[in-house]
Amino acid sequence: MLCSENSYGSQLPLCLSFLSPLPGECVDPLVSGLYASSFLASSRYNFLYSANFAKLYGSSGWSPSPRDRQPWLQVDLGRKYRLVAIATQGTFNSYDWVTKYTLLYGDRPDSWTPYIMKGGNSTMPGNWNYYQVKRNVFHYAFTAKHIRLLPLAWNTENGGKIGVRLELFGCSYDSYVLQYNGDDSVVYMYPGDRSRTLQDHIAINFKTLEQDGLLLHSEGVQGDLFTLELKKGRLYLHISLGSSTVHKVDGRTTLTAGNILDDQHWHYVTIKRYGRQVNFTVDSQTVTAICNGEFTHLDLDKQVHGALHNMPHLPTTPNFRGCLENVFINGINIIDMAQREEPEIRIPRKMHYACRDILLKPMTFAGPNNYLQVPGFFRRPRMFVKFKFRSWDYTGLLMFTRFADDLGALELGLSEGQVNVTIFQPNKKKLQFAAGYRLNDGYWHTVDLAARDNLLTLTIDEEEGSPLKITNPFTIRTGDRYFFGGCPKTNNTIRKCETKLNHFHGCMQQIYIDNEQLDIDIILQRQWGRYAELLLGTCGITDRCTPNPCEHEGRCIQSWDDFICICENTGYKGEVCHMSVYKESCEAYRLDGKYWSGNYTIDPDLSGPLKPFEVWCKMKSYKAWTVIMHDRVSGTKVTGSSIDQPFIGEVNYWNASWDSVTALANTSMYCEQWIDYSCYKSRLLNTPNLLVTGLVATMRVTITGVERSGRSRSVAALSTKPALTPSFSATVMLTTDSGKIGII
Ligand SMILES: [Ca+2]
Ligand SMILES: [Ca+2]
Repeated sequence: MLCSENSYGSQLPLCLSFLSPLPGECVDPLVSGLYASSFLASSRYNFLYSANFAKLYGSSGWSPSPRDRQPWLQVDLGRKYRLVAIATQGTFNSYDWVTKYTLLYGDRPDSWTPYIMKGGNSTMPGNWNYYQVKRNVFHYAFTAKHIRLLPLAWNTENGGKIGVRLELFGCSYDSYVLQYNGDDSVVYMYPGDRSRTLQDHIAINFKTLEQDGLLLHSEGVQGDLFTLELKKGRLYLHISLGSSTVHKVDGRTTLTAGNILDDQHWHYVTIKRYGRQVNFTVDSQTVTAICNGEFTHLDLDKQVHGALHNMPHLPTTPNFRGCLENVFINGINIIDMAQREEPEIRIPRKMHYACRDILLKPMTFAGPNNYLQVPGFFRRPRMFVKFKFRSWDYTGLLMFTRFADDLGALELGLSEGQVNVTIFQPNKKKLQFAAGYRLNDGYWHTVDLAARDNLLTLTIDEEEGSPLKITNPFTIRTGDRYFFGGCPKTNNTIRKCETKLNHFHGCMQQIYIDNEQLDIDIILQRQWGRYAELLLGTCGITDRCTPNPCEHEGRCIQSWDDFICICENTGYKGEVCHMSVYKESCEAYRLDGKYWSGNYTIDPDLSGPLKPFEVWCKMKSYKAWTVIMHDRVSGTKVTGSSIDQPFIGEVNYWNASWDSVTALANTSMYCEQWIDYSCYKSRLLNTPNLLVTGLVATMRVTITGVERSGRSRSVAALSTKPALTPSFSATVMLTTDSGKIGII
């Protein structure tokens, strides 16, 4: 156990009140009581439409200036809250209302996380008149001190404009935070040095920029194990309730959830276990499993959070770097205990009980016409461009710049998951080279380009050993502007942006031009560069393929706003590989006009989870037989079996699991299983009640089947096939859960 059963019992209410308040409990209105100074906006229409009028049921509403190209409304809640819902209205007695919007949230007003709806969309439905309240309940609760509403579409009929009144619902939230710098650890010693639990309830919030890191590890002398680690941006939970080398039990079970969690946003993890049943939740995704092995108690000695410690089964994952918040282990608030320096907690050195945010200020290219245009130094003989991007796009424009003195242009584009660099020169064939591999995998990648006359180097992901070097003849004189993510819709100047590539969708950050980093704050204040359909200060990339929406292990491929399923070789078709390619039985093939006998692939539960398998179809004019072969066709010699030690022969069907055979039996009108039983030198006595000297033979065959009419019935089939003389008919028991034939 992670803490003693007693302390679990006594502290359970605290634990639960944090994790899952009962419905109806966490719905306090949070905006109505705020002062005017808590409201902020990018602009206002006039003082009658100031941000502080944006309270639900208020006498006016907020409207931005009509010249504001990227309006937003922001609310400072004063402290951190757990948020469960938002309600919006248009401006009182007007034609001003917002029909679609995006909600950003965060701990501070310069680092945002977009709220993502079910299905991966960040566009939330708004209002359809000024007075009715549109309430959106969040499909997972999150925590925030600040929220920002970005209107995306609004009513334009009858002179309508943007108009917002809003309310947020939630409850107060105590935040206990610990910062890990990569060489920190917190060790919790169980009271009495041991812990034994039948059930556990664990909660951890984390925020990191790293793809890998150990969040929690605990193990016991009996081989019990509990590990939570981040690997390649996914969370893995390894749990073992006990392994035994004597009984060859490997109790280890691994669950995985989430993806691209290295995004410096808070992620909310809960683990609930009762016996072997485990529920593992990361944000809105829950994975459920039954632990391997036969044990039900978790027996642990001590637990480590975040970092290196001498324990035999500690994984090789790097130490966690980032922030942990509200670590609750069966009601015990670990961070609070650490802060109060309780004796059960061991900390090797002083730690910080605050999360120092690393502000990388990413930007999201989120629209069909998105672009960022920034100036550069003009007519320099050397060019340096460096940036990071993350995307699911197969193709898209990363960067375009036109050289001075009509010397041509340079384009960096994503193409088939590679970065293509193209140099256009007047009256010359264009030069094109590719670098990198599978860069559209959703992770951050670094592109570093340096060029001078006749030499260009392109380094992907800072792998210094393998830069792409181009030494063709060309001349570099830097242009005065750089375009990222796409070309502007209206650019009719001479030095315009020209590309055949699509607009890029994804995130970029740490953009350097001529070794100088772009300052997003200056761009935001519209003092530098131009942009459209860009979200500054947040990376709103979502993973639509986690959890996999494709059924039957279909492969999911995504773009910025959609996913497709590749159903090839799965035996299924359709949008999410739901529909079976194959028929459910031989009879279904016969009714479809397949009158010849042969090998057919069937899928008895059709779109259900059971895999299709190959069978022999014996087609008759009036019906079809589905024949499944098995591995006990040849005889097995059995001597010396008794009632106490019966011989058990297992029947394994070819290609098909017992579940598949059961499903086939359920769709069949009639099933039979032939068993030959031959007794050498035995007296043939076909009377069931009579004991035969030396041998008792009782075999029953029972296969439960469902008739086509839907009625359930049992079918008993007796084999009367003659074999070695003397032979007799017998009955065999086939049980649906084991597929074993017992012969006594
Ligand atoms: Ca155990
Ligand atoms: Ca199936």
